[in-house]
Amino acid sequence: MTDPARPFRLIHTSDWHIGHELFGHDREAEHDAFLAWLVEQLVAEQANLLLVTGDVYDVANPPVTAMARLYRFLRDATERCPHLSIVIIGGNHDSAARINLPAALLGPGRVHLVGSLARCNGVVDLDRLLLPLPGEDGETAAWLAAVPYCRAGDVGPGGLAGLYGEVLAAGAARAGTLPLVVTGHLHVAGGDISEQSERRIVVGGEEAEAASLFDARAAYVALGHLHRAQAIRGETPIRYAGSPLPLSATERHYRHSVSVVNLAPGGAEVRELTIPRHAPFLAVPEGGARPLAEVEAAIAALSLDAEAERGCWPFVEISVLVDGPEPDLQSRVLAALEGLPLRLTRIVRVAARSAGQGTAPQGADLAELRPEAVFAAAFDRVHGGAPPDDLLRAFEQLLVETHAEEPR
Ligand SMILES: [Mn+2]
Repeated sequence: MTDPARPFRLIHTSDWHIGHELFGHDREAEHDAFLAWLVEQLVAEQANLLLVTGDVYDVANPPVTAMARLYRFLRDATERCPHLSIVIIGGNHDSAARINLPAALLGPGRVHLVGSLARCNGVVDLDRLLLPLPGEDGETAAWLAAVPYCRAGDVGPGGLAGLYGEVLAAGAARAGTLPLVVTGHLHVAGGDISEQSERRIVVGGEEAEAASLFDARAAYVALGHLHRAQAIRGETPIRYAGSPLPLSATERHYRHSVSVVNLAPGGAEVRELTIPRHAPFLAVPEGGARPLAEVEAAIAALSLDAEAERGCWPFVEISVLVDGPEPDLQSRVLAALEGLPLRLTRIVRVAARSAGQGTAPQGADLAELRPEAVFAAAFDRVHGGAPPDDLLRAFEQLLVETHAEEPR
């Protein structure tokens, strides 16, 4: 039963990166699990709106399988939730034109794809950017300012602050007493970034201050780009929903969630729904790098589900403490992993001895540098100390062969 007095409810999620690969391993099973879970949440929460704040695909030119996955989800979600609206905005990973493309087919229906900032004669087209959102009874219950990721050329002379100022004024005027939701795909100052997978995007030379962009005219500000779910300090609830799954090993400790937002008369109430982790992320050994023999033992001691489907096999990062070049390290690690239901992301070598302090010959003329000396300096920098004799001989042999091949 639906409660007629229930406030407008939206589910905010972001940065799906459909089509993502992690060190060559696809994430299809994880995306399928997330999207199936999301449909169930939309049904259970009786959501009025699903809002996806950009980077829906991982790359500007996503594979057909990724696009099919999104379209299948849109069909499932609209079938299961007859009153649900869905709005997807473009992110910096997305091609604005590709996101926009199906909009012509969809028309003014319940699914809106906003890849780029619509302009008309050079002026922001507020009629296309501001969307009325139907409530339970089909009447407009809230308004959305669907602002996608803006490239430097998109924002106009007033910068982001000018753009959002214009959008907030027009949105508030249109919304009247109804709540206004504003979106963005950008990095605001104070946001917590992950090291490997979010490009630092700055429009207009400096990071935008959330307070300079958004104010209490918006009941809720839904942001995308940062993969960690987080609230940003401001006059009104401002939130990154975060990605549904870790997009790099550095994100493996994030608690991925979607945000359920009730637009109550007294202000927005936000709660998080934790997304189940479909494929675990393991670090072996757990406590950090150990010598190779111990790493091999740690791999052998893992308790793994041999029956699991490949799409839920754990991702594993291996860290080995090395005391020299250890040329057979990779093959020994691969041999230890052979036949196990694991997906290797990378092998990290950690030097046991503190490495040398960059003893590259200083001030030398390039023509005067001896290759052997450069090699020894490079070895010292990486491993510490002098290269062992057999390695030095192998290098000298290489030098001889290289010189022999040079044209005279
Ligand atoms: Mn992004």
